[in-house]
Formats: sequence, structure tokens, C-alpha cells
Amino acid sequence: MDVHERYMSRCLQLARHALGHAAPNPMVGAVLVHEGRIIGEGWHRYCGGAHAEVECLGNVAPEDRHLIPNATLYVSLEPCAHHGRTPPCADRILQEGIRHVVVACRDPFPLVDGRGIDRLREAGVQVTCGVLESKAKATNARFFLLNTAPRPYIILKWAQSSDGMVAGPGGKPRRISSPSTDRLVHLWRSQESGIFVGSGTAGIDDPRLTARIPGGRNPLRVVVDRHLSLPRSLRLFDGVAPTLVCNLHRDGEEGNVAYARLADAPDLLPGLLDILHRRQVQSLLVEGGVQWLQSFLVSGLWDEARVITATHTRIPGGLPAPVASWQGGPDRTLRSGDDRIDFHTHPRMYG
Ligand code: AOF
Ligand code: ZN
Repeated sequence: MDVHERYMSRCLQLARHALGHAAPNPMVGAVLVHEGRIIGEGWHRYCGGAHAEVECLGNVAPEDRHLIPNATLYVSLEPCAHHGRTPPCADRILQEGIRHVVVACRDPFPLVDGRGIDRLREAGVQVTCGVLESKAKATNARFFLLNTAPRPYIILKWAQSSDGMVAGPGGKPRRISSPSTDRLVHLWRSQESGIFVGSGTAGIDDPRLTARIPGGRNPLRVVVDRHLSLPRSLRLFDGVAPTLVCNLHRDGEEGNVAYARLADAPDLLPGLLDILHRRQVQSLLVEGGVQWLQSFLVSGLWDEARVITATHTRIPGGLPAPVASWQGGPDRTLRSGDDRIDFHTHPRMYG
């Protein structure tokens, strides 16, 4: 790893602090280096907050401020050039008199898309691009997808017994994963913008779909309920977190339950993803049921799958897990209590 890569790696580490907080914005980190010493660091903490560059510059100690024009600014995404919720970072960089900026990757957001880099170069700033580019893109896979594809980043998740069952006979709910895995799943929930279940799972399991860990941010709860037949007594409607009911009949809002109308089609998945994309839902954790998971898998509309296998539990005669052809083993495996968690990435992501 060369010097540029080392500082960029730090930028990415800072950026990841914002997982679950920056969406639909990207996660971005910035580091300011003067003669081998970091004099400022920062990251974009939440959507609507200051951008990473501004955070970083704001964290430079008063006695180091005079060093800024001779320092190199590292940032994991191209500095913006537009007036959004905050003023353009490219302008701020010029005001500070910085002469060298190292960027990991271009910002695909249509209002930026190269303009930040151009503005800096036109003003005589040396801009080095592409340092740890693929790592930076992978870190912001959700943001890149939001700006380049008409759907959210999709993570499939299910828990199965060692003999491949996700529920008891007849679909009767069963606790399958270990308590430590359950806490991890709550962390995963807090990291994504939306969480999805079909109406069968909503009705039978009556899940809360909230992130019950300290400081956990609740995702938008999304359910498909074609004919609005789910009872209001379900926890999904408890008002604790916002819920979106995709259905065939109506649009509208009641408290923090929103309704979005789906076009009636044999396959509701494209319409569902379109609604979520239009609402800027950057990522979706799909928790069930089996039929929906299968339909995401069959259509290839997924980016990651996290499969929890309870290695000591068997459920004879249970409800079989989705059938997946992974094209190779998992990219990562984790042990959690009595469980094994296999992480699969869609083959397209390696491209
Ligand atoms: C940067 N540094 O740290 C981030 C950037 O609504 P706003 O003003 O927050 O702008 C959001 C857009 O700005 C977002 O879509 C992306 O293009 C860029 N994010 N840019 O220079 C940052 N978070
Ligand atoms: Zn910016």
C-alpha cells in the first residue's frame, strides 16, 4: 500500500461510521495531511449534515490552520459542485487555498458527475483520481446503485436449520438463530433504509421489523398487502417506525403508515422496486417469506445474501428454505453462537 492508499484507506474507515445514517447520501470520509501528519479528519455524518470535506476542515486545530494551503486533502468521493442541502465543497476547497486533492472515485450523482473535479482543475488544483477506487465504490455500493439503477440495493436474509428449513411444518414460526445472531440482525436492520416482508410473513409471524439495539435506527418497514387485508392489530402498524404498505388499491398516508399503489401484474416485484426507488429508499433488507425471497433470487434482483444456518437444529417436515444457485461458495463466513452465517455477493458485483 503506497502513501496515497494509506490515507485513502483511513478516509474509507471514517466514511463507514455513517453506515445507516448517511442514506440516501453516500458515506464519505476526508483526511487532510501536511508533511506526513494528519491535521484534520471528518466524515459525512448524516443526510442533511455537513459534507466530509467541511467536517475535516472544521476539525483542524487553530494552530494548524495556517498549514491548510500546503496540505493535501484526501476524500473518498469527488467533492461536490452543486448547491444541495449544503454549499459546494469544491468552492470551499478553493477558498481554503488547497492545491492538491486526492479523490477515490467520481460522484455519479447527476448534479456532480465530474463537475467537482473539473472545477478544481480549472482553478489550478492538482487532482489525483482513482486511489482505492474499487474499494470506495464497494463501500458506497448502495449509493452508486441508487444513482445508476432504478432500484434499491437488495440484501436477502434468512435463517435455516441444518436440514434447510426456515419454519416448522405448515410454515409454523420457529426460532432458529442464536441470540447473538439476532443482535447482529438488528444491527443489519439499523444499517439499511428499508426492510421488507410479504403479507404472509407479516400476518403469521407478526414481526416488529425494528432495530432493537442501543442507538439502532429503525428502517422503513415495507410490506406488500395486495388487498389491504392485514389486520391493524399487527405490530407493523404499531406506529413505532414508519411503514409502507404497497397494495393494488390506494395511495395515501395515515400517521406514519403510507400506502403506495402497485400496478396489478403477475409479477409485483418490478413495481415494488420502482416505488422504493422513487421514494429514495437506498437499500432494502428482505426478511421473507420464502416465496418473495425465491422471486428476488430467480429474477436476479439482489446484491447480497446473508444465510444463517443453525448448525445444531433440525426441523423434520419443516418449510424448506429458498433454493439458490450461488455459482461458488460464500465470500465470507462468520460463526455466531451455534450458527454459521454465509455471505454471498451477486456475481455481477465483482465486475
Ligand atoms: C461531497 N462530500 O461528504 C458528500 C457528498 O444534499 P446534500 O447537499 O447533502 O448533497 C448530497 C449530494 O452530495 C449527494 O447526492 C452526493 O452527490 C454528494 N455527497 N459530496 O463532496 C460529501 N456526502
Ligand atoms: Zn460536498
